[in-house]
Amino acid sequence: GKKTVWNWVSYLEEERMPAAPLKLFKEYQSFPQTRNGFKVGMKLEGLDPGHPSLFCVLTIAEVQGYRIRLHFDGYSEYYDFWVNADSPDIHPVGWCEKTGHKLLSPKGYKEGEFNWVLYLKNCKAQAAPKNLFKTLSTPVTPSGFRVGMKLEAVDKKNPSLMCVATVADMLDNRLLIHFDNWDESYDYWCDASSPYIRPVGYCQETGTPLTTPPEYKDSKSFSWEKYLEETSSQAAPARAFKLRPAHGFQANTKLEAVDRRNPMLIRVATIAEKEDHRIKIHFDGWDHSYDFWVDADSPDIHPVGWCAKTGHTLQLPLGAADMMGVAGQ
Ligand code: MLY
Repeated sequence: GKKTVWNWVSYLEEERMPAAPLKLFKEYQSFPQTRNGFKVGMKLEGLDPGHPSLFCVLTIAEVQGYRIRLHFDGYSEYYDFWVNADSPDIHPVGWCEKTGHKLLSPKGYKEGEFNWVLYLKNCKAQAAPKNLFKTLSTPVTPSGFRVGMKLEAVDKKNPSLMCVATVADMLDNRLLIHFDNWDESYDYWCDASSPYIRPVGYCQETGTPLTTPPEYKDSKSFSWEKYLEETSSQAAPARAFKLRPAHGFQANTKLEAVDRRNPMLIRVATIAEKEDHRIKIHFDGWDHSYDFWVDADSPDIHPVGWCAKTGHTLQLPLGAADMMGVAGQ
């Protein structure tokens, strides 16, 4: 019988739309230079995407192409999540100890009781070899940011809010943004060029409302000068902020994108709309009600051909088989 052979070139012709140009993609979104060497069962340390200030004991549960599914040791599979093999959020065993970060033990282990050597022995498991992890290619340049410095930042879970925030941690060229007197679930990592962070005083200058820490009932009584003094902290210097230019992606160009509702899947997609720093992803053949915005620097968008090149299944547009006049899968 006939098989559906996906051909991006003829699909783009039929759709009369170009692929999003390769040069617009960041290195980590584009075609990888190395193979994904991770294997199911290997253990490592990584960021909890739900609590980005926490590093956890993780096991590789699945490998697909250049992506891996990570499982929190001792916890439900429900929390499993996918990352690319070159994710900056995963590290070899022992990394937390070396860099002075707290490692959350697997469920059932008391804090301080956990020991990697014994644990690996007990689990008869292998630590993921160091050489499989991405090492930073760009040199770490002094940024002017220091841990503890204050700034104004967008709460990405409530994107209409510009809030009082602190640099809670720094790793390589990245900053962990924490919202003062809120729990860590709102934290996120970004770099100095992020459009989500601004120097102290930005809101006042631009007439944007500033969301003050929760104990400031009347945000009008908030003064940065007083607050910095009360918290014995410094404002991050304005020169440290290096707002990146708008991305170059255009609407009505095609790409491959991770399905946010089922992140094991990568689908044929179209850029439906754009803003300076975000693009709206539409999945071909699906209703526009499923469209969603992603940051243009998201590791979950890829150029046309990425799945084929990396050995990942690509979810074809609904009805692709009919459109192409070939028998369905
Ligand atoms: N409606 C939410 C808003 C929380 C905002 C937290 N930001 C400022 C870190 C709530 O009250 O829970």
